[in-house]
Amino acid sequence: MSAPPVSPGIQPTSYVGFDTITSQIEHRLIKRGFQFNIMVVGHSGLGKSTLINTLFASHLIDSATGTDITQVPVTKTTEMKVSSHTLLEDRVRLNINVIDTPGFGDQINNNKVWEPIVKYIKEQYSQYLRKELTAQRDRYIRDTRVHAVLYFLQPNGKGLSALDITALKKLTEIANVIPVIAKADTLTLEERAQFREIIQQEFKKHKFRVYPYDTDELTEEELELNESIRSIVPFAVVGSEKEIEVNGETFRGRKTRWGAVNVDDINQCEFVYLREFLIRTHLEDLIETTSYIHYEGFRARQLIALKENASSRSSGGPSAGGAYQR
Ligand SMILES: Nc1nc2c(ncn2[C@@H]2O[C@H](COP(=O)(O)OP(=O)(O)OP(=O)(O)O)[C@@H](O)[C@H]2O)c(=O)[nH]1
Ligand SMILES: [Mg+2]
Repeated sequence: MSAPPVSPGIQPTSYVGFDTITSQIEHRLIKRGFQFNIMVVGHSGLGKSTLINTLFASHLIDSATGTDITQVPVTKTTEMKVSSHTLLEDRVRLNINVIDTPGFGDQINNNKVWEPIVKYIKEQYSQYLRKELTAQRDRYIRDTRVHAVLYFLQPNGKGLSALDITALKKLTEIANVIPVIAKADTLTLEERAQFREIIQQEFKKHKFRVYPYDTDELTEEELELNESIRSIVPFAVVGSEKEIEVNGETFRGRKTRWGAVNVDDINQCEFVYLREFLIRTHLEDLIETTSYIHYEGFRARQLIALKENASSRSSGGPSAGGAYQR
């Protein structure tokens, strides 16, 4: 289907004032605030909890407990935990839900460790759909859908584990997945580059659909930005919650046997690129893609299942049951 030709537009003879619509929309959006939900997933002990704290550090106060999370040392994550945070910058309020998950590899049977994670993501779609389908739906549905999944890869220099492959396959089908090389300070710069190459090849081989996605609507510039991001994915990151002091200079970083790593220095790790990409360039797109691609796919499948269910019941056939389950 081709788009209708764009008319040159009629210039009103006197000022009508509809150019204020952009500020009206802005005003409404600012009043409502923005919601961003991010999840961390991967093998155990890779620094998932630490990186989340590093990502939003210095601003983050856990709104549930009122504690400054940067003052509490990270411990092993044993269950899925959602924490909510509010960041305020200028007039803009950003509510962030961080979904921390237990690492893979601790259970006796690791075959299906990704299952509760996939279930959680689908449950949020399902809840949203239910709210949308009620007769008197709210004007504004609270969004708990997961907008970004940071997937942590072991810095082993070899490649994906069997568990990674299955989990990534499942997750890339239902959400925006952003892979990162964890604990990149344990690899030299050459090792990081080689490892990235291996991972990119494996992603191609398995045909994983990794965020960001290109669409027809993007401008030349946006397509170029996406291309440059894809060339450095997975981001090689280092997390740290502590400030360290080296030669009289304090910074957030880690002391290693070879020296110190400053997490905010782009020459030492790609943490800053990841943060820029998540917050400064793609925040809106992550939210929109979740809604228009992932949720839309889920919604279509559910509605088809509901319809089939209804028609098989009315024709006296066996009930398919299971809508909302898939
Ligand atoms: N070398 C190095 N160590 C890190 C890094 N990030 C975290 N660590 C350390 O790794 C250990 C585990 O960190 P966590 O943040 O608890 O890791 P996790 O992935 O949340 O672990 P689980 O919840 O058990 O899955 C801690 O001792 C951290 O200090 C990193 O970038 N480099
Ligand atoms: Mg953890």
